[in-house]
Amino acid sequence: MAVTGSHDELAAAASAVLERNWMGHATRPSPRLYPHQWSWDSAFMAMGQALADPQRAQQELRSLFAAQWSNGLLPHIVFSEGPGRYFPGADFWQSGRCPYAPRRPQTSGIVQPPVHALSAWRVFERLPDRDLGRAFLAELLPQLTAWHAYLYRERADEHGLVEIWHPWESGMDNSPLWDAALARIDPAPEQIPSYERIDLDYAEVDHRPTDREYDRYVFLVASMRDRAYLPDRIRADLPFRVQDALFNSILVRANRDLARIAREVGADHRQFDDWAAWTAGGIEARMWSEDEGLYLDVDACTGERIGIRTFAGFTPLLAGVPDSTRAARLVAELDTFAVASADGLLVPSLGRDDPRFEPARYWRGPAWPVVQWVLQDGLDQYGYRDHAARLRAGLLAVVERSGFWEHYDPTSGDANGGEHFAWTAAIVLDVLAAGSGAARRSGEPAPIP
Ligand code: 2M8
Repeated sequence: MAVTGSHDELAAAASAVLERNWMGHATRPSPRLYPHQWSWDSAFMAMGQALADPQRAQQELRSLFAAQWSNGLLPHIVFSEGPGRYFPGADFWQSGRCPYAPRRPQTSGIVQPPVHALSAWRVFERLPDRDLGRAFLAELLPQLTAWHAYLYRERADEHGLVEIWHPWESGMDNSPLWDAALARIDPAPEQIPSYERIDLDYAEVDHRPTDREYDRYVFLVASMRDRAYLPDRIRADLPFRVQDALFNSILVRANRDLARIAREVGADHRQFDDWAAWTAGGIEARMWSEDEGLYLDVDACTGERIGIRTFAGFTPLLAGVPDSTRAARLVAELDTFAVASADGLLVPSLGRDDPRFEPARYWRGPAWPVVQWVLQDGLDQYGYRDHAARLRAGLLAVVERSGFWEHYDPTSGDANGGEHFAWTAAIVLDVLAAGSGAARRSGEPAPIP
């Protein structure tokens, strides 16, 4: 579906995609490919939904946090009862093996990037009634606090960097960032549970991860399931542990927004300021690469940095982590990393000069709306307003041309992956509001060092 005409029409089409994916309590990412609630998708959906339907925006986040585990883990999938097919489903995850998991709803046993405090703050900014908005923030504050406390208690190292235990936790599932770590995992065939890939019924095989990658995804889930999803047992010997720049940058920004939330409701904000400063310091000390001019992930199993240039290397901008000198270097690198056209800028998920670059295969090259969003927000904060505007324009151009898809070929603008994609629609709504100035209605920009 192409969307042509004014931004009003684009906003109406985006709202229709959110409506189509509304399940009555939350929004699924896509009607066929992803028929349940996903954690970071929902956080973005709430931001966009707040412009169209503030009640639903709040319900979206409430539904997600209703599935939070008693140890604070916020699951990456909350399974719905509907007829949708997805692998791995609730019967594979068996979250009930963990004493911390709720009986209902059933969930996965891993997490996704902690974008939820950003979302709660943005929803609050958009709620018409300030007092009701404050009550909403006060309701979420303990849940958000428990979520961040889980990450720091179970996942942080001495530098304040938290680690992910599965490529799916990064949100960038088949990024080449994980190739070396996954290559070290070599399960015997009998260690890989038998499974059927349902994703290939709903998306092109060339747009998805390979079977070899899926074998390792499934093996890692089974390994965590065998450990009853108990964090200390997982951390003791899981062969996949990575400190990711995107995940940690989002966490810094989320702590800053959590501090704002606490101040808004008159609660103590110092813990969130401390967490933000700790992790920001870790990103600077451990991830910055002077040679590459961007930030690199760290393989926590080996202590080595992962020398692959992905969009994640620019994302500390979102959190106000780099000083102005490093920010300028990042922007100079971004100028060659991004694809420029008359329409604007599209940021590939992997550098185009990397031999593994594939412009239509998921997180190995395509441009993603969420990536455009994260980077335009960071660039705006640092005063690179023209770059930020060109990122927004690049996104709006491909959506206007092709409609609301999962990802886009950064070299041709062609749309790929899942269709009627809800976070694409929500991000478009947010970006349109940012363009009109509504996004910054009441929030001051984050402090830049
Ligand atoms: C993709 O991940 C799921 C697993 O979580 C999948 O491929 O089945 C990723 O793009 C992830 O970032 C996203 O949240 C999810 C739903 O849109 O799909």
